[in-house]
Amino acid sequence: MDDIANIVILTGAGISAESGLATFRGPDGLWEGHHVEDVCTPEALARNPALVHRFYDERRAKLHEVEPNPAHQALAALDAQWPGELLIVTQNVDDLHERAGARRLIHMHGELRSALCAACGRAAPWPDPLPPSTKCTGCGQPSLRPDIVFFGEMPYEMEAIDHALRRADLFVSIGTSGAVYPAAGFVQTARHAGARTLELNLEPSAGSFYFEESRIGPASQLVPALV
Ligand code: BJW
Repeated sequence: MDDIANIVILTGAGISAESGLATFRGPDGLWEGHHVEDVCTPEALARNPALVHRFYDERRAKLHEVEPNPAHQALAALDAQWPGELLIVTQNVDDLHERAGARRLIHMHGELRSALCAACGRAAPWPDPLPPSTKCTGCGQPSLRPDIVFFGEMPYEMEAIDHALRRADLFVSIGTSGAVYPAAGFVQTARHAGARTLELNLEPSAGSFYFEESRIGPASQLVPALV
């Protein structure tokens, strides 16, 4: 590790699985009961806002029942202590990384606890519970939606992520299936920039062969062991 100064860590649903949050594509996956096109696209929101709001309301409510696990805690400790550049990029919309204490964190797919005004673009904490009006406190329009990156929408902070990937000496991917782009392509960007690449997952992901090393097992054990 002596030659490593800059680290980028990508996390997916697998890191929160042992906290009790469902992953997307497993046998008990979140979409078992929902077709993705029914809940995770701008078209679905326009067509059936009640369904989309219910899907995210249920997941937001679930946040009250779960806690960060040893994997979130180990990354937060690394963030606090690492003297070089470090960026945790999470695809997760839960708040378990920040509740564990992580600070250098980007939520590239949005946040359950944030509301986005579709009229003025203002993001604000989700009014909990949501008042029936769904009015934006900025522009007053009844246009609040979950601040979630749906399919076909641009993930957040891509410029900052790309910058960090191009400077990385080590890229670690934790608990993601590698099924969704652009996150699935980060390993290639980091490799081209000369970073070492490591995957930690319960099973080999779709992009396993891009990584120099894969460690198979639960995140709650593999991440503290790595840190
Ligand atoms: C454990 C574990 C334990 C379990 N320990 N591990 C054709 C080809 C290529 C791309 C496209 C294409 N057609 C369309 C696209 C683009 C599209 C895309 O990728 N589609 C694919 C389906 C092919 N992407 C987009 O539209 C994105 N935007 C975009 O591309 O904009 C244009 C652009 C252009 C240029 C540059 C940049 C951008 C937006 C994607 C938005 C994704 N949104 C979702 C839902 C919203 C959030 C939410 O509701 O929560 O985000 S989809 C869903 O998948 C969610 C996740 O963040 C994301 C990734 O899932 P994740 O985290 O990997 O979970 P799982 O369940 O898949 O995997 C869990 C893993 O954990 C498994 O491997 C388990 O083994 C493991 N695991 N327990 C360790 N205890």
